Parts: sequence; structure tokens; C-alpha cells
Amino acid sequence: MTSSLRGADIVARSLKRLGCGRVFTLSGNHIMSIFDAAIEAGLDLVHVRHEAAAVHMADAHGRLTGEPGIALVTGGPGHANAVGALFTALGAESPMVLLSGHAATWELGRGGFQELRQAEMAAPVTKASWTAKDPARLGQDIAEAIRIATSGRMGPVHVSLPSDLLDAKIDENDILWPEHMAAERGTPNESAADEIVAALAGAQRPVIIAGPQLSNVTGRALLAKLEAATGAPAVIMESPRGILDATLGAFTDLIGRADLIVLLGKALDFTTKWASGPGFDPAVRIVAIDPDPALIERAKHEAGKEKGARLVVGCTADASLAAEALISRAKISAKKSPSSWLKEARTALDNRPAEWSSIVSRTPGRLHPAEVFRALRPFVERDPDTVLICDGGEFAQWGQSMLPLRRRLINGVAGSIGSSLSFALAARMIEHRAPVFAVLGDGTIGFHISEFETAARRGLPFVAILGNDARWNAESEIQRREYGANRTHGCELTPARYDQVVAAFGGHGEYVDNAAALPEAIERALLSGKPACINVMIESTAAPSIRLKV
Ligand SMILES: Cc1ncc(C[n+]2csc(CCOP(=O)(O)OP(=O)(O)O)c2C)c(N)n1
Ligand SMILES: [Mg+2]
Repeated sequence: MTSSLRGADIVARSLKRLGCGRVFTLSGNHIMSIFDAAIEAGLDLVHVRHEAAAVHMADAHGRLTGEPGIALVTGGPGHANAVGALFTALGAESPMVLLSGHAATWELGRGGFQELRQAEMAAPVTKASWTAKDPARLGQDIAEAIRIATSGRMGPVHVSLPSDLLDAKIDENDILWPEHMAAERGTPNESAADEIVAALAGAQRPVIIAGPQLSNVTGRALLAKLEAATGAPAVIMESPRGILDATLGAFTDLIGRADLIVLLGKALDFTTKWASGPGFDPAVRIVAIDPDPALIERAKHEAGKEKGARLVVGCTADASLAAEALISRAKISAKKSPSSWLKEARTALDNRPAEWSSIVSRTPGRLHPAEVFRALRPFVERDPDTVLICDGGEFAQWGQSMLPLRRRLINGVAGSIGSSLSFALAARMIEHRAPVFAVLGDGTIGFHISEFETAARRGLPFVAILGNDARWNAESEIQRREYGANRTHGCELTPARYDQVVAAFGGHGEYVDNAAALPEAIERALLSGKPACINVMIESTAAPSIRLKV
């Protein structure tokens, strides 16, 4: 007689077999069989305080390692809580898989416990979303989800797992165990690569804009090589502020003068202002390289709206493989001194107003954001493996423009605030030595402050630099700008003691209301060996916007 396994055992063992031994999760009736199966399978269940946090952690894991992050949540409300966070992972093209428990198939349509059309709900925020049908094939569902998440334009995938499938006993001979399936990456076709190199060589003022796929350490190094080989300034655009992102210095001045824009795995969308209208040369030509043919089609359509065929080459390919192909074909030697355009471009990109090095707060007991990041900078620079996380709002924009970005995570094009504490925790599980810093505002910390309990319980130290201005200032700034200074309302908060909340969760708290005290507070937080929050009282300050002096 052969032995049998539960569907839940097949899920747990398949995850392990596919190299996904760490699972970010929150318990619930529909998935307790998987928790049980995790014991024999040897899965590390990192259990958190909100399902969205589990998704954010899987997202950070995917971005930092390039390997799929796995989130596991219960059905109905657990799934509903998780779905919102998939929007961030989708925007950042992060390879991750959400597995959700699900009402039993025999309950469906009969008012089953926590019954919900889960696959339909997750569909708009995933690359693929389905409900498993056959317990013997559960492992294959997971392998297929991983293949889709890591192939082409990477992104999240969802699979719902009905509880009767997880409880079903399957004869071992009938189980279809999954094999690891290699991710599919498209190589650029040779003639397209030649055309792009020719377009770059023929342009006077080319600019290369890469998407989030190249925002990791290897991607940035590859992009630097591409810039040196082609003489075209090459940047990553991963912020919803797009061409206005202060990370990119005076980029708006630069892009306005470009005669060729090469989009390297970067959608022609709102962030690039569709490369048309005021601020762009109406004759600017566009090259679109993307793993997703639909985005090349869209670029063709968008680029054609203005003045005939502005899209000069469309090339379906993986961004890294395309960059490598362009580097190997480019004629300009890396030793050749940079062109005057490249020098001008670098000056614009590195441009930061001189006054930032001396700017101080005018409000007693409050720091200016520039004072905070002048103090933090040496700590971020100390170790090249430091992970820096920036999370939305006006305060963090100062961090994004003043701190080095070698190993940086931001919430991304989705523009959704609140993920940084989950990102920091997941980053610490990958980076065991170098500091992990999260920069965020007082509004943003409220979304997932309870993850400090998770971090303390798991012994995962990181340092959150909290800019506390007692308001949702990014939105207050919109009110001030659009509706007038006397019409700001609905965005006020209290100067709450988030540092004390963090200490109560078992972390380390610091309260800072003068600039001189900040470096020592950071040092103490790092030495505490605990997840820490430095609650820095700041002046409400609009995000920086950098223009070249004309
Ligand atoms: C999930 C989500 N909800 C709301 C917003 C809108 N939003 C963007 S920034 C911001 C204010 C953030 O406040 P805080 O964290 O205190 O940073 P500050 O701007 O005050 O520096 C809000 C509400 C968003 N981008 N994402
Ligand atoms: Mg604030």
C-alpha cells in the first residue's frame, strides 16, 4: 500500500523544492493545514500583523534577491487585505507570488465561510490570477506561478487554494511534483539592436531611461556601463514623480533638450509625460525596448499621436539583455572622454542647490529635512551594502534626493505609501550585516507600525528615520498650492510619540528635536541591535524641486 499526502503537504513541500523556504504569512482557518504541513517541509513562516505587510515583504524579497517572494494569507478578508499591496509590487515589477486560502469548492455559490471571488479580485493587480482545481497538481500551480512572476516583465501572480483541495489525501503515486522552470528572458533581435546603436550614435542629445527592473545593484552597474559605452546619460526612473523626481536632480531641464529618448524597460506613461507637450522637443524621437509587446504597441500609439512616427525602433526584449547587447555593439570606447552632452547631463543629474548644505530650520524644536539627511548621509555611506528604503511623502523626497542610491528601495511607480517597515524587515532577513534604514513620514508609519512587533519577535534590527511634522504634508501641500493657504484641512495629525510605541513593541525608540542630537541618536539606534524608530520632529516642508539656474 502506498502512502498519501494532503494537498497542504504538496503545497509546503513544493515551495521548499522550488527554493522558496521562507514564507511571509498571517494565519487563518483556510490555511492552517499549510501551517501544519510547514513543520515537516521545513518552511520558515515569517508571520506578520497585517496581510498587506506579508505582500510588501514578499515584494521586497523579490526586488532584492531577484528570486520570487512568497506571501500566504487566508481566504476572504485575509485575501482582500493582501490585494491592495499587490498594486505596489505590480508597479515595481517585483517577482512574487500570493497564495491565498479559499472557501472549499463544495461551498461555492452556497454562502460558504469567507467565500469571495478572489481570483477575479486580484486579476487587475497581478500578471496572472487563478484558483487551483486539482490537489495532485498543486505543486505545478505554484511552479507555474513562479515562472510567470519571474519571466518577461516581472510582477506578482496570485493562486487561490480551496480548503478542500488542501485537505484532500492524494496517493503519492498520483502526485505531480513540480520541476523548477527557468524564467523566460527575451534577447533583442540583432537588427533592432544595430538600429538602436545607430540611433544613439546619430543623436546629438540622447537620454536613456531605464525602468525598475534595473534599479538593483547589478542593474545600476550595467546601466553605468551602458552610459560609458554609448555616451548617452542613463538613469533609472522608478518614482511616480517621474521626470520631477528629485533623485534625478535637474532632469526636467535635461529631458527637455533631448533629441532621442531610449526607454529601456520603462513604460511610456504618466511618469515620462508621454514624452510630449510642454517641456519636450516636439521632434524628439523615441526608442522603446520592453519585454512586453503590448507596451511597445502602446508606445508606438502614444509616440505617433503628436507628429507622425516618432517611435524609431520598437524592440521586444529583456532590459538587462538588451543593455548587454547595446554595450557589446556600441562603437564608442569606454576610454574615450565623455562628450560635452554627457558632461552637461551629469552636471544636471548631480545638481543639488548649494544652500542645502547649510539650510537650517526656522522653527525651534523642529529640524529641516535637509538637516536630518545631512546627519544620516555618513551612516548610509559607511558601508556599501547598506540598504536604504524611502517611503512616500514630502519628507522622504528630501531623503531620496540627498542620500546615495546604490542599494535603495522606494515604494515605486504605484506611489502607494506605507510599505517601508515591511521592506526593512524583509531586507534585514537578506542583509545580515550592513545597516538597513527606512525613511518615512508620521502619516505613513501608521499603516504598519505593528510590524515593529514582528521585527522585535524575530530579532530583526533596522533603523526607521521618522520625520514627524504632525500632518499628511504631501496632501496639505496640494491644498496650499491648489486651493489656498486658508483651505488646508483634513490632513492634520498630532505629534504622537511613535518612538514610545516602538519601545512598547520591544524595539528601541529615540526622540530628537534638535539637530545636534541626531548623529548620537542614530549611533545608539544602530548599537541597540533592535528594530528602532528615531522620531525626529521636523518642520513641514514641501518636497524639493530642482531646476538649473537660467
Ligand atoms: C496608500 C496611499 N494612501 C494615500 C496616499 C496619498 N498620500 C501620498 S503622500 C501622503 C502624505 C504622507 O504623509 P507623511 O507620511 O506624514 O509624510 P509627509 O508628506 O508629511 O512628509 C498621502 C496621504 C498614497 N500615496 N498612498
Ligand atoms: Mg508628515
